[in-house]
Amino acid sequence: MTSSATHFTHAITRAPSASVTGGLRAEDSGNPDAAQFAADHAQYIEALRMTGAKVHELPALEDFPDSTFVEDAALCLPQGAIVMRPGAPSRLGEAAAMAPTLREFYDDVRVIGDGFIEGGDILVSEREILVGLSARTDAAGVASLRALVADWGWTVRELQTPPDVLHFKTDCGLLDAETVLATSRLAESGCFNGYRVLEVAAGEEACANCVRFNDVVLFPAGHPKTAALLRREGYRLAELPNEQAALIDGGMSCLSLRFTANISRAGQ
Ligand code: CIR
Repeated sequence: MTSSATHFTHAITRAPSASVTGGLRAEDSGNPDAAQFAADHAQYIEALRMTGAKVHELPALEDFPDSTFVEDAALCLPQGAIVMRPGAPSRLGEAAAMAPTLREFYDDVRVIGDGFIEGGDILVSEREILVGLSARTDAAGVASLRALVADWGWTVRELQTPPDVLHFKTDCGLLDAETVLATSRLAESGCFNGYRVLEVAAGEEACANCVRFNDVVLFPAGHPKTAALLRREGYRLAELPNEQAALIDGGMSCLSLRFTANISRAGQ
């Protein structure tokens, strides 16, 4: 079944910069390889196109090593877009850089004014917006988002990203209007009560961050038990390499903004 939370016409991506090798990370397991990162990114874009998405590709921003993770800079909703306020100081400027592109697609673009909030901490379902407080997202940022989306009819539910986890969506992804894939540590918090929850296999926590785009789930390769579970449940997967992005704590959702463009601008 199609849903406004999983079915879109467009995606925005940004090419990884050569400086991506210096991307932020919680633990250092070595720098990503810029050329391999770019090859993986191209494969990701191709997978988006295979779902039917029109992909708007932005050029690399060398001054912002993490700027290929466009999800953190904005939130795209059916009614309009919100420019985020990233809590990582080195990423704050990415949001302003994204704003002109959002204005190409949306008449109504609003800007977070207070606090900090990154798109990776936000899960949008059909009925609500869930936001996890984290080292990057604070209560003032959530309050600012709540005020900005209230007249669009959205309820914002404030939750807690698990300790030592970068973003709320590091640990979950929406599979369809009613179903969330989550790590057990997040599922056990009860934050998805009212949804159907599928838990990732033990040891495969890194695949919770997946993206449903139209009829396909973009899924990081190398998580066979969870992949088999999702296939048994009837989901179609595009398994994509994620080793390079994982070195700097990135995953499937971070690499795109997903939305349905206003019909009159849909040619863009
Ligand atoms: C960061 O630490 O900000 C980047 N290295 C990774 C951002 C991943 N973004 C996301 O999960 N939405």
